[in-house]
Amino acid sequence: MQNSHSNLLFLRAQQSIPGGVNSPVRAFRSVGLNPLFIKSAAGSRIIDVDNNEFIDYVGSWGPMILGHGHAAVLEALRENLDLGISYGAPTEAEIDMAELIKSMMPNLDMVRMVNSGTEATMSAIRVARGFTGRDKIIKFAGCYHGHADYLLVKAGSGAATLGSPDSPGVPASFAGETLIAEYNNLENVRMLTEQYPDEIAAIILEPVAGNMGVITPKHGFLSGIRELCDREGIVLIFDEVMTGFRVSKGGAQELYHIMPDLTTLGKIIGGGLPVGAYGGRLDIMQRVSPMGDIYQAGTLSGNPLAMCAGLATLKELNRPGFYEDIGSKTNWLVNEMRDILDKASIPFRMQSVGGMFGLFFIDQDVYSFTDALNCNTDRYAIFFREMLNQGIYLAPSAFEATFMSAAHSESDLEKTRNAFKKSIDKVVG
Ligand code: KE4
Repeated sequence: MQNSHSNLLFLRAQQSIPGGVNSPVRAFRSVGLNPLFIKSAAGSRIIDVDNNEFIDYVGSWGPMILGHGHAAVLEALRENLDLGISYGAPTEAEIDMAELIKSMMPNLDMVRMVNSGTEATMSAIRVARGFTGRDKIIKFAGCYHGHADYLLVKAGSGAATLGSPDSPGVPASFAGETLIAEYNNLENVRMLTEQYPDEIAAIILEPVAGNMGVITPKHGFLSGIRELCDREGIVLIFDEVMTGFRVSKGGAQELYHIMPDLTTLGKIIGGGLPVGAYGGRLDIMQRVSPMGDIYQAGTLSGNPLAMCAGLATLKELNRPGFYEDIGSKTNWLVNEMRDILDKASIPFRMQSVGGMFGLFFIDQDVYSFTDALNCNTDRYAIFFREMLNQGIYLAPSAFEATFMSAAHSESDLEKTRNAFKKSIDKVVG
C-alpha cells in the first residue's frame, strides 16, 4: 500500500497540530503506523490521499451508521445550506430533534442539545450534582466519557477507590471527587455507596462498554446499579454517546430494559456533524438554566446543520427492519471471524451488540478493564496492519469498538471475511 502523500501531510501536520491530529487515537500510535489522511468517503468506503480505498469499520467512531454520504443526509444539508448556517437563536429543527429523540427513547422527558459527547457528560454530571447537592461521582475503570477533568481519572493505588488524575493538568482535588469502580463488579459499587453515604451525586457508565474494547454488562449488573441508585438517591447516568441508536433503536436502555435518570448522547444524532445531547427525568432537567438554576450553555448548541443531518439520520433508523438488518450483518461477520479464529486455534474473545463488536486476542473471559489489559495488543497491531494492507480500515487500537453500517454490502462482508482469514494466517505465522 502506497502512503507517501499521507506521510508528507503527517510531517506537515505535526508542525502545526499537536501530534499531527485533532484527536489522539487518530495518530495510529498503538498500531505502529503513521495515520492515513482521508480525502473522501462514500457508503462503506473511505479513500485516502494516496487513493487507497478501504472498507470502513470506524465510521467516524460511530456516527456514520448509515454509511458515508447517505442521500437523505446530503439532501437535508443541501436544502438547509441556503437558509443559513448558524443563528444563535432557537429553531423549529431543535424542537423536531428533541421530540424525535424522546419518541425513540421514551424515558427522556426533556433533552438539551450540546456540541459533543464530552459536553453532554460534563453537563449531565453538573446537573446531577446540582440536583442532589452532592459532589462525588462513581465512574468505572475503562469507561470513557470524554475529557472533562474529573472524568480523566484512574483508580487509585491498591484498594483505594479515590481517583487520581489520569492526565497532567487535572487537579488532584478534582480527581478526588471521582470514585473508581470495576465494571461488572456490583459489590464494588455497593461498597463505595456504603463508604460514602449521602455523598455520591451520580453513577455514570457505558451500559455497553465500547472504550476498552467491547464489554457487555453481566446479568444483573445494570439492574443492581439501578436498585442501588434508587436506594441511595443517586442519579444514574447512562452514557449512550456510543450505544445510543447503535445497539438498538432505543439504545442500551431499551435493549436491557433498565431506565437511567439521565442519558447522554452524541455521534449518531448528528449524522457526522458536531453534536451531543443530554436528557432524562423532568424533575432533574427542569433544574437546567434558564428553566432552573443549573447553568449550561453553548454557542452552537442545536446548530441548524447538525440538526438537519441528525434528523435525517434518525428518520432512516426508524425505517422498519433497520436494526434487524445491521444486527444480522454484524452477527454474520462476527460468526465468520469466530470460525476462522477457532480453526487457527488462536485464543480470542469477541462480544457484539447490535451494530458494534469487539475482538480481544486473549485467553480468558473479559468482564472489566483489568481483564481487557491482559489482551495481546502486539497481536492486535499486526492484525490491524494486515487488514489495512488488504483494504479493511479498523479501529487503530485494541481498546475500541468496530462499527457496522447500513451501507456495508454482502460483498463488503465477504471481502472482510477473506481479508480476516489472510490476516489471521499472518498473525499465526
Ligand atoms: P466526544 O467528546 O468525543 O464527542 O464524546 C466523548 C465520548 C463520550 N462517551 C462515550 C461513550 C464515548 O465513546 C465518547 C467518545 N468516543 C471516542 C471513541 N472511543 C471518540 C474518538 C476520539 O476520541 O477521537
